[in-house]
Amino acid sequence: MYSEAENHIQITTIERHILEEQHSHPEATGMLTSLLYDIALAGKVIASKTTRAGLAEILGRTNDINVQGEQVQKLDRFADLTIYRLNDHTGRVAVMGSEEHEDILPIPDNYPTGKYVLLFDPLDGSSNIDFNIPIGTIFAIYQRKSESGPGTLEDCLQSGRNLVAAGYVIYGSSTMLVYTTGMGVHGFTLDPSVGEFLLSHPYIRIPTTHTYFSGNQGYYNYWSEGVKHYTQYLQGEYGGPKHLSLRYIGSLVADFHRNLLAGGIFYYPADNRDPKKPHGKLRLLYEAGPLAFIAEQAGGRASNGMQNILDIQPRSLHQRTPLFIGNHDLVEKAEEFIKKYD
Ligand code: AFP
Repeated sequence: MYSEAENHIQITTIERHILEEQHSHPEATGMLTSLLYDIALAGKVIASKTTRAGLAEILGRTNDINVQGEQVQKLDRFADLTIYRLNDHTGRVAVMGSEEHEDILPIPDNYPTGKYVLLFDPLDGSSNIDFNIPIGTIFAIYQRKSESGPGTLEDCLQSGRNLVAAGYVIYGSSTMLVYTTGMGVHGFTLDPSVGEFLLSHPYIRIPTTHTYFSGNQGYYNYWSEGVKHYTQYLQGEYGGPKHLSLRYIGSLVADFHRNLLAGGIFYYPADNRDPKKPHGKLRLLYEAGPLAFIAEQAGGRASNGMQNILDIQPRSLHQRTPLFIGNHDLVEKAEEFIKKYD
C-alpha cells in the first residue's frame, strides 16, 4: 500500500491530459487527441535538434554533409519537414500550411485525408538560433470546411474564431509546450530524462498586474503617432503604468510566453520603413491568430490596433498584421491611442 502522501503525487503526461480533455467531449472521436499528440512528438524531435544547434560546426560541416555522412539541414527546414512528415500520413489532416512555404501543403495522394487543417510556423525566431536565444514552434488547428478529398486554400483561410486548438513549443532553458482547445491554457515541460512533456502549468491565466512591455523600439521613428503615444503611455506618461520594464527578445514565442506568465503586452505594429509592407511583420494565420486564441483563453486579448485578431477574416495564406497582445486593458489602451491619434 502507498502512504497518504504518496497517493497525492500525481504526474500528468501530456497524453493523459489531452485524453482527459477528450473525455469531457463525449462526441469526440479521438482524432484531435492523436493530432495534438503528434504535434507534441514533433516538438520533442525538434527540441532534440535545437539543443545541438551549433555542434554541426564542431562535428564538421563539409559541403553541408556532416561526419555521419548525413545532409546537414538548416534547423528551420528540419523543423518544417518534421512537422509535415509526422502528419502527412495519419489520415487526420486534410491540408497543411507552413510559414516556410508559399502555397498550401497537400497530403500525398497515397495517404488518406482527415477532417483537420494544420497551420504552423515551424521555427519562429530562427534568426536567433546562432545566438542561443529561445525559439519556438507555433501551431493552429481548424476543422476543414470542404466535405472531402484534398483540403483547399479556403480550408486554411479561416478566422481565429474557428480555431479548434492552438499552441506553441518554446525551445529555451527547458522545452515547454503550451496549448489550448478552448478549455483553458495548459503548459507542459519536457523532462529530457524520460522524454515526456509533464503538466507543469495548469490553467495559465495572464496575471492582472503588468510587469513587462515588449516592442522593438529601434523602429520607434517609423511608428504611427498613435503607437508612439501609446509607447509613452507604457513608459508612464498620460497616466500610464509607472513600473513597467521593457523586455524584447525578438523571438515572438519567447516574448509572448514571458508576458503570458508575468503580465504585460507585446506589440509589433505596422511601420513605414517599407511603404510596400504597411501591415507589420507578423503573420495572421501562423503567428498572431493562434497566439490570440491562447491569450484570450488565458484572460488576455489580441488586436491589430482596431479589431480583435480573432475576428479578422484572412484573405491570403501569408497575410501580415500589426499585433498588440497581452493583458486585456493594455491592449484596449493601444486601441484607444490608435483611434485618437491615427
Ligand atoms: P525571424 O524568424 O526572422 O527571426 O523573425 C522572428 C519574428 O517573426 C518574431 O518571432 C519576432 O517577434 C519578430 O520577428 C522580430 O522582428 P524584429 O527583429 O523586426 O523586431
